[in-house]
Amino acid sequence: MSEMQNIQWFPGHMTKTKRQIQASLKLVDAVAEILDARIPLSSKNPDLQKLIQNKPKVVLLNKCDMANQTATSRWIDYYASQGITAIAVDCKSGKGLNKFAPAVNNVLSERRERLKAKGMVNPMLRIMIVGIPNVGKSSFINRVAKQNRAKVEDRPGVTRGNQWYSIAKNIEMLDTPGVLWPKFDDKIVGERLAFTGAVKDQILDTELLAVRLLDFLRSLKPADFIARFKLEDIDLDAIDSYELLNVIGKKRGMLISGGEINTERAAIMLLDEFRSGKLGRITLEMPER
Ligand SMILES: Nc1nc2c(ncn2[C@@H]2O[C@H](COP(=O)(O)OP(=O)(O)O)[C@@H](O)[C@H]2O)c(=O)[nH]1
Ligand SMILES: [Mg+2]
Repeated sequence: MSEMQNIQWFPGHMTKTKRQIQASLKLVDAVAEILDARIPLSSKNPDLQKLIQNKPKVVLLNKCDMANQTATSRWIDYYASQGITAIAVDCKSGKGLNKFAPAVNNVLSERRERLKAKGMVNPMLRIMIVGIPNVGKSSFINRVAKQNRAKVEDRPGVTRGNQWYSIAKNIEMLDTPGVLWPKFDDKIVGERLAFTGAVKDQILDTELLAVRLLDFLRSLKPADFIARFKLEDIDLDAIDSYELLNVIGKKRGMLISGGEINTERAAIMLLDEFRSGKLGRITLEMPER
């Protein structure tokens, strides 16, 4: 569990965070926005574009090991159609990280050309990581740092205290990510962040959350989910999600005295198994066509 899981955003905190990010943005030429590949919409910060303005951006669809591969490809195509470079990464195994430096090079090529035209030969260009809590910023930075040369220490002209990692020839990455808030005033967004474990479930009723997750699972019908709970004989369109939670609890023998099903325990188990990827690779949000 990340310490960031406990972040509570309040107006003063958001203002402070915004100021810190604006200060860091002055030091970089591009931004890498980390999203959760399972919920690319809900894991976005609603104000990022306003903050970074015209700075080139790379989108990292992280935790792609837990997302549906076809869905991730569709997201990458969707971003490409918007003129945005997106890559799928998995900080658990390191998969996809080799595409990071080329993607950064790609989005910075115009800027490099402009500087070259001004007579600057091979200038050092810099990038920073931003994202909401728990999306994998620290995991990404640690991975990339390990795979690349040692940290570049403070340099003249760069604010004291900033550390940089060399990620390619003439490209450095700031070691401290910008932590941004999700669109937390949207109930649907909050729910999806809770499904993935990005926000604490104490703020939401566990059984209700499990039932809402089952709404998705019932319509998506992932094979691993059906096999795991032996639901082959159940017509998922004929029952509601609360009934399905009961079915799952029963299949797992989660009974309380009197033979009643312990739906609370079933809910906790379902959410745990979804979060740990045991129900299969499931994407909950698709690009609009
Ligand atoms: N399965 C999987 N888990 C990941 C991946 N990246 C990060 N995590 C996990 O997600 C949680 C939050 O990651 P962390 O790097 O602390 O997020 P941060 O708050 O954005 O810095 C941790 O438990 C990580 O192990 C990934 O690509 N795949
Ligand atoms: Mg972190």
